[in-house]
Amino acid sequence: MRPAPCDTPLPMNRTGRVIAAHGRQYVVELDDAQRLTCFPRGKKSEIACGDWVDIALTAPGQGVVEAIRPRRSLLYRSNEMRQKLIAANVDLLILVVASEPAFSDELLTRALVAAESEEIDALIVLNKADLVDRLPAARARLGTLVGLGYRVVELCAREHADALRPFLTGRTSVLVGQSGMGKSTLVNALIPGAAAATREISAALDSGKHTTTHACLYGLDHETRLIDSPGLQEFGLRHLDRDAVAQAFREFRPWLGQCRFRDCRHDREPDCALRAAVAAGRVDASRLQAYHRIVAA
Ligand SMILES: Nc1nc2c(ncn2[C@@H]2O[C@H](COP(=O)(O)OP(=O)(O)OP(=O)(O)O)[C@@H](O)[C@H]2O)c(=O)[nH]1
Ligand SMILES: [Mg+2]
Ligand SMILES: [Zn+2]
Repeated sequence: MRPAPCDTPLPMNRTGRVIAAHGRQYVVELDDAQRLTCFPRGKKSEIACGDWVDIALTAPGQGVVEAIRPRRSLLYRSNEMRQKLIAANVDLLILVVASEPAFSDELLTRALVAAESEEIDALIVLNKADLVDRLPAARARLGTLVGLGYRVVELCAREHADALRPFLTGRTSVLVGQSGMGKSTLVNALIPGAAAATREISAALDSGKHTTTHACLYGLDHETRLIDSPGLQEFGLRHLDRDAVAQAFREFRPWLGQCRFRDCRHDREPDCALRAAVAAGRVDASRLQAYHRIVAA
């Protein structure tokens, strides 16, 4: 039998990367730099900025996301209600804090746990180094994390962010942090022409507290990508079980599995290796407390 003649061309399938995610609408960039506005097929969308997706072209400049390609990493947070995707296929999490306004240690710790659990490399940026009065206090608050081997880059994004460039090359990085820390200012410092909206602009538009409203991926060069994300107030980790959280505290690892009870909660159990390590000064007590807060929430 001869195939039936076909008047309507079959939709052409292409692969691209999600460079912006706002609600259920995505901007997907194809290999040839063409950009499409895309919607997910079906109601539920679990697509993140940074995802590689298969697209069916539906109209000029438009498409439907048919499938999400397997991810090498997914950074997300979750509460009892739902999970919130931050970015996919990232190699480096850049936690942006500033000398002013004061940053949350809890948020920082939780974001690092999320990165460790996905085996995403992490780096802390201490921005607004020009506010010298506030700098020593901010540095001091990062002391514990520095002691654990987390790297801190100090810079003033309003001037330039060149100190960050060596960490970015050839990878996809995501900027995460509270609102007002200077993430979008960093994007503009690194990528001329990015024109990421910063607080100055949102003040003019009176658009409220968070300036960046959705995740957006920018290119430094063909291999180097940087994702800006909206400011966070909390970082829920409901998706991680106790063991996963404990593993994500990198200095706990030598002690895990050494407690008397295999299901030790590192709380009041006798012969807890982790509490013994705290008592011996080998693990910081504040980190064990942070662990308990995370598993309790
Ligand atoms: N003094 C000083 N101010 C800075 C620096 N970097 C950014 N800022 C200011 O900090 C404010 C917030 O900057 P944004 O880049 O909008 O912050 P953000 O982290 O992107 O905020 P959200 O998008 O709301 O999450 C703006 O007024 C910036 O000009 C810096 O290095 N020094
Ligand atoms: Mg921003
Ligand atoms: Zn224990």
